[in-house]
Amino acid sequence: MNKMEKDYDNILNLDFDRKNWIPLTTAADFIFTDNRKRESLNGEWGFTPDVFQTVTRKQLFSLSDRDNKGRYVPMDLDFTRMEQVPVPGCWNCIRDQYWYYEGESVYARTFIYEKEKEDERVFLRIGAANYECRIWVNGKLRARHQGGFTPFYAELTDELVQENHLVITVNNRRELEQIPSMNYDWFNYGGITRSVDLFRLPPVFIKDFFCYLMPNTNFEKIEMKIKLSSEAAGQICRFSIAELGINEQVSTDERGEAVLRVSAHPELWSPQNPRLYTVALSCGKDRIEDLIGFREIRIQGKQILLNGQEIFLKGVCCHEESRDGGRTLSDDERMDIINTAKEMGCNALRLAHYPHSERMSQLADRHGLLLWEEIPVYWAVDFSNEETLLNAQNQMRELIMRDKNRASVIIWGVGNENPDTQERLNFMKQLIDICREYDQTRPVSAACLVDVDTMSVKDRLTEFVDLVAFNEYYGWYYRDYEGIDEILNNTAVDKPLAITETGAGAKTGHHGGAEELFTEEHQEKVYRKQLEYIDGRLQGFFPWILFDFVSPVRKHPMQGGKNSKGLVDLDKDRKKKAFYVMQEYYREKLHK
Ligand code: GCB
Repeated sequence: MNKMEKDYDNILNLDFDRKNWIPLTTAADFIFTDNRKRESLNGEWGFTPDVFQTVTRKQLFSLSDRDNKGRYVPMDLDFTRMEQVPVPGCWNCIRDQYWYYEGESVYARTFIYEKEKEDERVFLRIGAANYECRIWVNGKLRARHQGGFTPFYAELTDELVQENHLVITVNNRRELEQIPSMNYDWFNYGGITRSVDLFRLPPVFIKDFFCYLMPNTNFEKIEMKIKLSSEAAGQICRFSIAELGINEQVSTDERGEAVLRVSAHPELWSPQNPRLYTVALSCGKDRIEDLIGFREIRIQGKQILLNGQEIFLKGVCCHEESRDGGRTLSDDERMDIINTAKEMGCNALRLAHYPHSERMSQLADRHGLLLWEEIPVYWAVDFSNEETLLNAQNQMRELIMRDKNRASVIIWGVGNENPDTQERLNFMKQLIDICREYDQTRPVSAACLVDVDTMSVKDRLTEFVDLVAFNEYYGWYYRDYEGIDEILNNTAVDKPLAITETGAGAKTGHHGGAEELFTEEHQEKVYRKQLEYIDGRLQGFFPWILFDFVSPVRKHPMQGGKNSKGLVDLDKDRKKKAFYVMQEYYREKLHK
């Protein structure tokens, strides 16, 4: 391409971005990487906001300021002298000027690659980047991904040289057709928010597996489904769980897949006994391990059965937000969430409103908390748009693939408070289909809206979910409490019923009368009244919310840019009075 053409494209072509287009990476590219040896690319990266998308517009991917004839080329960017920022991280938290920035940013770094084995394959994994992300390796576009909360992968094998130049663009501009769409009650943190790692894998490797206690087998059968990276038939896969005396082998079919069913008597996983077993799989040169708990979650009439025993979900909702790191949390901060929920007496957490990091479900497995996980099909979504549906289905698949082996995860949530239109019903039914196709072991649900004309949950989606859940804010958005009673009387379903949100705003340390909005006393009263009305009538309760969180839609002086419905302050430390109301209820009133 000569220089004239370049200038023409950069400046005069509206569709400059066609050069930066390749098909999206999707759940089909998922690779099991937990516990595999990783080479971390976390650390300091070069960074710049790129408001006009200059880097992709001008194809500024070269490290050199010389063209191939050795002539000097003015670069508009010097990769060796960029601002350094931490990856993973959120750019909003780096400086005040970046706080409200929504748009494209460029991350860059170099890394050294020394081949270890002649036939090794190298994959890059990004835990999450919000929202659209593209990866260039040595100037070549290798991956494009949409969706801010799930992992994605790029094979780099054929691109790597000794010193490699990695450029990653991340764009968090909100768009109508995205999931979530334009408007939501949380902060739109941008950036590479989770870890970046390299993995070296053999030519044929174990791409994925699903290992679980088969439902309805009296807790005596474990199924293992294996998928190799290529359609290699006749490959021998070995599966073992030493502590259960399991040591089996199976040969793959022409799709490179295999299924094994074995009799076993595992100690069952539960919040009281979060027992995990080391599961090992090997095939050819590849070997992987995972820590897996075995339990059965089942719906029977109105009951939720965990290992055959009825349970009440003593839950609470939480966002994934760090005190000062935005969407990027440390394990200590995750343990703060788990420990605070447990201190309140919870056995369950609703991870609202998007997939939290996989570290959360790994820790919940280990520490015994049940999880409701969901994707951000939230409020208004472009339900009639086919691309939007494909995107939501892909986010659902990516989440299921990532967390399907976690015993703690017991419910897939497909949406939150979406209006009951025909387009939305069609959309949601197809999302539920995805859950059922990829995972026959877990119930599916959604947080529905209440119909205030009939004072009932008459959302047509309730017919298709396994557990009926709804959000209501009696005592807050509606100032009376009798509404709860009416809704529960009018909502007769032969399925478990849960409240997935209720609550009231309170500024930490702001005290006054029980009728005074934003006081801790008012929040406390709302909780007491709620519990009075719901007691004994539900199978699960997830008040909104464990911690205050940042939200640009909350502008009242008592909120100051935060949603203050937390039972604990944003600092994750100061507990409000209502926290102790919930604690008393969960710890003392409900012993299940
Ligand atoms: C809701 C939403 C949640 C909000 C909450 C509120 O119904 O599902 O995301 O933050 O209400 O505080 O109003």
